[in-house]
Amino acid sequence: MRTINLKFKKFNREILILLTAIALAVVLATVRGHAQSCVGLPSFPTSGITTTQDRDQMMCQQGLTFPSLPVRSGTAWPWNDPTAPTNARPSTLSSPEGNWTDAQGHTIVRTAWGNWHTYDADPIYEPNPSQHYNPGSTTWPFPSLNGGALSGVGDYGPESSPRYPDIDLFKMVDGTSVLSREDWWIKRRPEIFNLVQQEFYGRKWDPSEWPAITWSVGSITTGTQNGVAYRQKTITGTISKATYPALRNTPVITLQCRTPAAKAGQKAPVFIQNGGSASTVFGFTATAGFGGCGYSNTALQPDSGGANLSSYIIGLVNKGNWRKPDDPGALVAWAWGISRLIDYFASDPDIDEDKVAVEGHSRYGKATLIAAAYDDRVVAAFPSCGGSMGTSWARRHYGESLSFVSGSTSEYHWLNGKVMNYAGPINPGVNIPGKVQNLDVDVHSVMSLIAPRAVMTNGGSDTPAGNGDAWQDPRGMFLAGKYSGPVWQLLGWAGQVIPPGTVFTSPGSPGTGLTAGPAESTRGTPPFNVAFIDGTVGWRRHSEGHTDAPDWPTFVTFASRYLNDKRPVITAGQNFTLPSFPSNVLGTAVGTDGDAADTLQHWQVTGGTGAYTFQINEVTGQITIPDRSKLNGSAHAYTLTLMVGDGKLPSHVRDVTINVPADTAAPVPDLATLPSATGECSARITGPPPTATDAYVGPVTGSTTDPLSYSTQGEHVVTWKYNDGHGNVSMQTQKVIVKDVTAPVPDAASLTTVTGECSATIPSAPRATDNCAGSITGTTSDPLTYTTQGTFTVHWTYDDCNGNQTAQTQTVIVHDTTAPVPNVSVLPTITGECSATIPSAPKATDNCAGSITGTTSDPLVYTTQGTFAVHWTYNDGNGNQSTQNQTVVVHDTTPPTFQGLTASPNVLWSPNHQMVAVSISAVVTDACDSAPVTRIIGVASNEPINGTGDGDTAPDWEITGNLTLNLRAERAGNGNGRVYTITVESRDASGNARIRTVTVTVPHN
Ligand SMILES: [Ca+2]
Ligand SMILES: [Ca+2]
Ligand SMILES: [Ca+2]
Ligand SMILES: [Ca+2]
Repeated sequence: MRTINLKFKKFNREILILLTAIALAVVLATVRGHAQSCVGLPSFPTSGITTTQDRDQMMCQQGLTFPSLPVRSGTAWPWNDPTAPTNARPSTLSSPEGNWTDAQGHTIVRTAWGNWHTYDADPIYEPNPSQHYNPGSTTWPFPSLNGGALSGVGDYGPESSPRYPDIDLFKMVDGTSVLSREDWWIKRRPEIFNLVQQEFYGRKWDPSEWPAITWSVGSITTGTQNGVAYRQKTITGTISKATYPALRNTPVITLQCRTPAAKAGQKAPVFIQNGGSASTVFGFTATAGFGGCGYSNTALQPDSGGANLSSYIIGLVNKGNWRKPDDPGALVAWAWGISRLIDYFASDPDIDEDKVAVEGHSRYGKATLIAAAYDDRVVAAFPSCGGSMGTSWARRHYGESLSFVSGSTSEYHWLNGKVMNYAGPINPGVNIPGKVQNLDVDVHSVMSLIAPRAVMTNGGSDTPAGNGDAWQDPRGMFLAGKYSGPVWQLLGWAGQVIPPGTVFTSPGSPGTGLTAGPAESTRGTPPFNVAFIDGTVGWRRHSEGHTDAPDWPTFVTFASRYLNDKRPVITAGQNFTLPSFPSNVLGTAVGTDGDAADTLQHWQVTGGTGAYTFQINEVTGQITIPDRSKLNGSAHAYTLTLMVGDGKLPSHVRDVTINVPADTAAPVPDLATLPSATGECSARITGPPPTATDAYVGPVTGSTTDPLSYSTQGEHVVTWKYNDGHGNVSMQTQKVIVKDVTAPVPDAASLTTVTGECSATIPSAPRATDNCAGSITGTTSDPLTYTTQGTFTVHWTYDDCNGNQTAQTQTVIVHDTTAPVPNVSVLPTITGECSATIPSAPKATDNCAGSITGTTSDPLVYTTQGTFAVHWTYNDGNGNQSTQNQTVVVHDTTPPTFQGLTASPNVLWSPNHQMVAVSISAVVTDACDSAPVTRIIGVASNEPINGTGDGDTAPDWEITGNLTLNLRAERAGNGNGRVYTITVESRDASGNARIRTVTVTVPHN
């Protein structure tokens, strides 16, 4: 309570200063608000520098200016300031530049950065505008209904809507996610810590900047408190000014401690209270067996700005200069003092430097938070009611704000200067959003730096109304634990544990009665006066106002769990050696714990050169190397910084050594022989590359610059290389065999027989199809044309040129089936009288043989009369013959020819009537008949046989032979003589007869 009163006293003092300035300004410019001045500030601060000057100098360094704000005047909203909350008025109507209030009695401020703050956000109490402040009235028209000034506006914090973008503790600024504890320890936590230093509190001094400290312990007094005998001593750290002798004020670290007398000479856990006294703290810790210490932090660095910020410890480190924007403020300076005390405790026989709990309330709650965040030796922290820039949510419009703190001459010194860049609205004259939206961190970020150590937050109520704890934002302080808790969970500890079904508080009732309270926005906090300390992030909300006292017993109980724990210890000097692959186990880290009931758990890697290369099983402590590719092959001694828990405290981190011998062996192929890749027309190596195993890096995948695919016949060799990445390369070959063993397949199962009568020619070569060569034309050494009769076989060969041949035969048949055709359809008949001769053989024409002469076995010459048939045959020599007959006729038609025909005697003389023998002589020739028959065929007389004068004797002739006859020698006396005409016929054998006559006369005288 003392702290809050002090704070508000200072706050009001600032307002009075402001009023004085405003009173002057109003005369000059009605719209001019407060503005800092960069004029006249010395280059080196002096003892006369005021808080305003120092704050302004920090703003000037950064080019920051407060906005010109309208003066607030009038009797009704908007009071000459359009951003003024509707349901608000000056607490003192005649002093509109002072604090304002609302129907709930809340404190309302407009910060120098131009935005308004109060502590109320729940929309359900937002009254009708007509029920807002009654102009000129000092009463509120409907006090039972009127909400706070910012009711309905929204708080913009977590879980509200609208709200500022969430800051994910598990997402790096560059967007990558935190996936492991290593990521947290090695990447994200340092990033957060850096941002916390940069954006909020200032950098952690480097040990090189520390002044020398001389420790001394005052005389020990004794007493009894709460029935516990104690020993009290004061520890003083005298700080050397040697690095800056001109320092105006010498800082000193002073700690007054009471430790249980029964534990004299034993190192006892202690609670340190920022700004408190040993008696206060021991009053809470005595019966629990712990020491209690009060830390006079303001002797190290006063709780004020101005000239003090260039003096004391901050001034000493800065050698009297102005702070730079990233230099720490008082909170970090105070925390630094606690860290140095812990340094000292190592040599104090009564205090266990390993069991330090820190507490502080209000602004010292902020300091406590930072002490734990900046120094991991703080085992348990209780930043009580830390409020704005402490444990409440910065990016939530509720109660005291970053803008207020960073601009207030009574508070700016807590923080660094850079935080001013996040003050005020983003858009001038528009209250929300504020520049806090641009922050990369919030209070959960600060809290997360404590994980997995114990931290407890708390909050109170607005008791008394308007001056209670609402200004510190209890729900925001609850949310700090809620939203940082997942970091504990990541590391293996329980974060904030609020059992399911826990009924949260409702917003306070409106009005000014005893039950009234600020609306904390929806969802409130866990219920009042219940300790939620099952997790490692504790929470308790008390029903009282701005005080830490009600929660101290809970904190002691909470912290006891950790202070009484014998911390797990990782055994020193552990060495591991990388085994040959495939073993990935290097060994098991071991540790000890002095508590019989405790088991080591949550082994984790927090750093070391071997982080991300080696990992540790969180349960067993077994160290493995999941991926040897991260090794570089040279001999290495890695460190692996380990932490282990026992369910309560984390161990101190300790490095183990991991020896990795140099990689000198080449990978050994996994297969002694790589299977050949085969194919007939082409072949390729398919599938994943071959692998080898390296004793160092494990699996190695082969690589090659050779083609994997081949389409030419033959055996190709692919050379694989296995490179362990460390200069050791082995090689292995793999064959790719392209061998065509498939012969061409004829396109036709059987080839068409080619035929012809006289000749046959295969018109075109047959084809085949080959698996590789495609269409192939057959070849043969056989003739393609045949002109002789017969059946021939042509032997075709299909050759794929890859050594495969297919044979196929084709039959060619030359077969003359056509007989010769006689040239003339009917042969001429050959005739002759005595003989006939066929002058020449007839001819025929053959389709193959051409002109063919007929042959016959018959005679060609005929000499005998008759008709003869000559049978001609035409033979084409191919088994075909035709026949034709020819007629030969020998037919004598010429009668014999008389060459001479005489009768002898041809005169009969004496006509004596006697018969006279006459012979006929005939010379006859006949062409054919050599002996034609010649004979007398008649005799005639030119006189009658018995006529006058002849004697009348008959017959006058007698034919006695063919050529003989008797003729009567007689004649008619009165005639001239008788003439016998003898007709002689000569007849040849063919019956041809010729008749000639010959006469024999019987002359008349
Ligand atoms: Ca233990
Ligand atoms: Ca190797
Ligand atoms: Ca083939
Ligand atoms: Ca023929």
